[in-house]
Amino acid sequence: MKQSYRRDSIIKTIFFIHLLILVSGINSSAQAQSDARFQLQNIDSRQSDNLDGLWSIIVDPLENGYYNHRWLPKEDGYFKNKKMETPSDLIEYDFDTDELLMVPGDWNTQAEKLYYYEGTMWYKTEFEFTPSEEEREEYLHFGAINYEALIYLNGEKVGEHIGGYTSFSLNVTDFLNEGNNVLILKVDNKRKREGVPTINTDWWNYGGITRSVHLVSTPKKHIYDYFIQLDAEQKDLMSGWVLMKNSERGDQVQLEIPELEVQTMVEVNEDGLGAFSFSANPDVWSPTNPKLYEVLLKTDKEVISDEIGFRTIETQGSKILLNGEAIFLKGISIHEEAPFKTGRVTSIEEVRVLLKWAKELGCNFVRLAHYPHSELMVREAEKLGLMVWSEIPVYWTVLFEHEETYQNAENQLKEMIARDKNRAGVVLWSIANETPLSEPRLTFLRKLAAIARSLDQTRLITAALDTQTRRAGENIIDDPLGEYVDVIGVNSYCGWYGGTPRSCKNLKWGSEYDKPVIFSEFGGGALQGLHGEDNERWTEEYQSAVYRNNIEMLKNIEFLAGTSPWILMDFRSHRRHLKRIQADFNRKGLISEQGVKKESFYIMQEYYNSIEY
Ligand code: GCB
Repeated sequence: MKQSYRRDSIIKTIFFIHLLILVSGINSSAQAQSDARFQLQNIDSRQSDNLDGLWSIIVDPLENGYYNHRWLPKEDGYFKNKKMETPSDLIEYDFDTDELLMVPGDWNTQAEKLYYYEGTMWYKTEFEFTPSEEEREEYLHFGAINYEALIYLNGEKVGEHIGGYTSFSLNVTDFLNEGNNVLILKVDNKRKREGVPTINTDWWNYGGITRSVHLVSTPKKHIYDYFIQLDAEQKDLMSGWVLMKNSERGDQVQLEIPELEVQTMVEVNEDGLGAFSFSANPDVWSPTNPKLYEVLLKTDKEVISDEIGFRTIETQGSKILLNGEAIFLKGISIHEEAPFKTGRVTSIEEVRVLLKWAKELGCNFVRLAHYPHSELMVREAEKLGLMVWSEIPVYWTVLFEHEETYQNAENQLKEMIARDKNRAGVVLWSIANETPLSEPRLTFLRKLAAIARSLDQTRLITAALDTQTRRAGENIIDDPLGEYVDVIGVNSYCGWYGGTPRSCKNLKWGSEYDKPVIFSEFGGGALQGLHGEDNERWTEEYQSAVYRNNIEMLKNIEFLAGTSPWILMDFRSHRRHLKRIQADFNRKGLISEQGVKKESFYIMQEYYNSIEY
């Protein structure tokens, strides 16, 4: 089968309507580049220089490097990297004699004095650049910077970004010098009431350049982004699109999946976008068969190679169907915090430790809470056969009435989807966690759900809800947001924030929606190694009682489609002050931050091993 087109005109029409929605508002491919719906895809397969390593820093709580004494932005702020030229010069900063921090990495765990630091930090690195003979485009790509970043190259501002957990890239072709280049960032992790997340969270506000930085080089005319998945409706149809930059109408990209003998030409329009669909019958991705195919996108100037899996995910009443068959999501919630060293995850080894614990627990699913985790994490989960719930930090009480907050959340949602849309492992986009009922909140989240759907029809939309109504002895899931999501997440802490552990097993649940429900959080805290009676808080016995009784409760819920208890490993939180137990850690982990399993780990493991599908 060299070229297996199915010219089913109805499907093609539907697909082109989707594409039209996608491209609406894009008038040129220059605009598409700065549009959060698209990302410079798959950095690892491109020619790039890794700029990680030790960067010079200046800690600047008063933002002296940015504002003058009248609080007006300076023209010669620290981004100019000025140096004394004569002995009488007055320059009150010098990156080169200041301290160093490792990139990627949070600053809080790299120096004791930065443990609680929230504010502005200046970062500087230098690198060499040699232009090539042919014309090329150069991008700076940032995996994540928490929270707000201004980026300067050779003294000129080249971009800015808000949002601590999503990747972005900037075209810097016109700002690079031949030879030495100076890259300076102003990074600010001050929490803001109108931010996403807002001031109040239950995790550490790790600041800094927390994921890798690359200088990526592409041909002048290049493939910028692409999307390929099994069609949500037609299971033997692969469809998607390619976005080129600096292209002309009629330019072509060759798409190949060698193992499936697929080889097809995609032609782009004047905006650089080209849609395709063809029939194919792949061996589908699933937890028991996490099959990925080599997918190649070729032009005469470049070859992008990716590993992509194909599957379908849908709901049928209260069931979740993976590739048409009901599956129970045996999950665990995870924060992106590194075992042993504590602090943000920065290496593939740390990712593997976390995900292998999840596998050992018996999981086929991970809830990556409460913000998009690194691409490393998502790709590795997919390889290990773990389905992924990916979430934006619309958490607790963000300002739902505030337009700027909405735009920020929408942007983070688009960036999350843009980066991971080709990962078959990702099955759920979560738009919020534990948000309080109100009209503005419903409007805000309904809009986000609609955006997620318009960008991606190959995944389910969810949100973790924590408001139910007690009626006739049952907890009824009746949050009006239930209407707008495909899968309802329920966070409920019976035996910890309410009731005794023993009261949980008889707790009954009902739902106003004929939809799958995932218990996206339940659990309780224990200090690993602390033992006592099962009514003594913080002991492993108490935590075990919470788990045992909650599991009994879960077994009685007919519409239950999965669980992801809170949480795999103890994690740092600004809300946890009980020194002798917590010492800044939320202790609800099944494993301590030093990697020691608590008794409840084995209780949950036994439950998962008893579930067959
Ligand atoms: C929750 C939140 C989670 C917290 C957890 C807790 O409901 O969703 O972010 O860490 O409870 O431990 O209180």
